[in-house]
Amino acid sequence: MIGELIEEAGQEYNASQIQVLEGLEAVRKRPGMYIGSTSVEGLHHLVWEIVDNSIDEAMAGHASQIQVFLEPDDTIRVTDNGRGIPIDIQEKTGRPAVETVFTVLHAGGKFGGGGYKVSGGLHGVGSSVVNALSEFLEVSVHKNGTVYHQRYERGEVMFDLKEIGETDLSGTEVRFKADAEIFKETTTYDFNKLATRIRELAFLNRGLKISIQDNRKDEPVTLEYQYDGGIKSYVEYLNQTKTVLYDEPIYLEDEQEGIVVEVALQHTDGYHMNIMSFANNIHTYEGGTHEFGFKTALTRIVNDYARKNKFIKENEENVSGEDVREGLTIVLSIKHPDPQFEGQTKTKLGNSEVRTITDRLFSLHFERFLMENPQTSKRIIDKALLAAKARLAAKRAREVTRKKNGLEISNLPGKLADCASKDPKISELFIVEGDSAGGSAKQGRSRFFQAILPIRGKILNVEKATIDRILANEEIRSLFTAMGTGFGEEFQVDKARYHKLIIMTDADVDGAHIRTLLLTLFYRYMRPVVEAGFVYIAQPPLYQVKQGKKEVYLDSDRELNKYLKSIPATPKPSVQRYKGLGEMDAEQLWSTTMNPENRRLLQVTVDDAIEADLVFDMLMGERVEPRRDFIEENAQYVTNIDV
Ligand code: TTJ
Repeated sequence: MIGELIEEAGQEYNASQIQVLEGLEAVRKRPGMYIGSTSVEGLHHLVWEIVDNSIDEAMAGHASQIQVFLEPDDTIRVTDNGRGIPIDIQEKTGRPAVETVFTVLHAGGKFGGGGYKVSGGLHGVGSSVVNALSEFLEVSVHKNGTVYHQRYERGEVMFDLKEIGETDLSGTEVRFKADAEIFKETTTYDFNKLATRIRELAFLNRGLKISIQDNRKDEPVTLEYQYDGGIKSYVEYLNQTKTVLYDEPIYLEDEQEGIVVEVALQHTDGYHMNIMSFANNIHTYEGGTHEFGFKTALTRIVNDYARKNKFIKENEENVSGEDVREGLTIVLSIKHPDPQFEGQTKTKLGNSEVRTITDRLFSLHFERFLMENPQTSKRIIDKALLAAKARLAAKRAREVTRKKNGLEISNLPGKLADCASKDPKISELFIVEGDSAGGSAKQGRSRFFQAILPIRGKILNVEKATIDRILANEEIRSLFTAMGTGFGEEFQVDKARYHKLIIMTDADVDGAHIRTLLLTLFYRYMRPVVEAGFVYIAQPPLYQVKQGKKEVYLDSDRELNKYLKSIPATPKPSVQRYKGLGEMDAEQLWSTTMNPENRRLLQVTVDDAIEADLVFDMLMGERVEPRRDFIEENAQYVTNIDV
């Protein structure tokens, strides 16, 4: 592939070199074209672009360990113990292959063909894009007993590849620092966000040891993941707070025509389905042929088995796909030599042959599993039959009443302080916890584009409630009415009256609780709004430091201490710690948390919402055991949640 690309770039070394520079210049001119955006999302994209190469090497069976380090100045360092990027001089360019990898646009890491690659999907724009967008990038290759090294700055080669030492190891190390000239918003990485994806990669690549270490604090934090159970462990992890219907997830792995299919699933006593599907480690949020093939097979096999064993009589109807999937947690992962991604966010698998292959392989194994495990089979069928019964009863009830749900905009809730603007693109809805903070927010806001909806007390936990109860809940009704999207089957994201839905809660346990409840609600009942990127979390500061007339707001103990050290001792600064939004007056709330000029909003992704769902169960659920484990494992995230 490298060869082909270099051919395109021109036969002559000089000519190709000119094109190379033009290529990387284009990346710096329009970075969004290559990495989506230069916001915090784009910044993190750089990391995955590099890590994906090591993952590819691991998937090819040549690397077993990957380490990611976050250094104090937000430099990223990634190492693996693979074969090392080739360093030999290529005929066509006269340059070492490794140099080409980092300086030629679209030259992926694929030498010598074969293997599954993450690249080509969501990521896969190539390491050269990361190089172009980095203040500097350094690569060290351990290979043939020698350490080879090269450095680039903003994509430009600083010196020829050189030998800098001897080594017994083999592998690749890349260090880079995102260019602040490009990433104007921020160059600070979110440890949590990186760790979540790294853990996911560990689940998806059975046996791979992958770690992340944050060296930005005085005390480094390291998380290391390795799951010998692979996605089976993932299902166990997702179900750890739930009541499961049988002990072990059902797991299969098989291969056909070079396509590897892996499925793990386990039923819980809950009402929701939770499917996470992946193709070459990319989370296919929009589903696609693998998901479709799996779902069809699951429904068919369950019905066939149920009929054969007289759980469903001849005159009775089949159970539906939704019935079979009720309470089911599924992780589906396929690996394909040439995955095609489609859909709005390029997260829908398109390869048509995958549908039949997934269907066939899953059917084969699942049918055998049901026959060999009659007790588990009975539980699965009973669950589906019960779901079918409930579904039919609910349908009859709907037909009888047929009443409107009353969520029309004409019924806008009295508590809502709406904005003047009717343009959803610029309109914002703040969901504010508590009446006093709601009052300050109403006073402090910019009336033109900011609406305020105060929420009182705990909102209903939608995980544990029926649709009827959800629709009867005052706070939830206000929210859906204000949004204007309708509910359930009638939900329409294009009707959203605001394109920013901002959760503003206190930085304490109750605030975290309400935030997770809201995220769970959005995840379950407003998912398109989350997918559209409309949901945000406001970040009120934790401290205010006053010195004379000067007021400064800070977010953490670390920042506070750093700041206090940096200012003169007199006049004596006064430090206020905000326990809640209610302690801020309207002006403070506006200037620290609501004013677009200096507020910081966290955009919520579907992954965040899934995680919230899990964390929520963990912290608030009935089972104590997982809660303790969770808090121990995640102590560094939950410092301000004193459960
Ligand atoms: C490709 O096939 C021949 C032997 O080397 C294979 C390869 O390129 N392996 C490889 C690349 N392992 N690790 C990388 C890699 C690691 C990082 C951190 C960054 C990049 C761009 C590549």
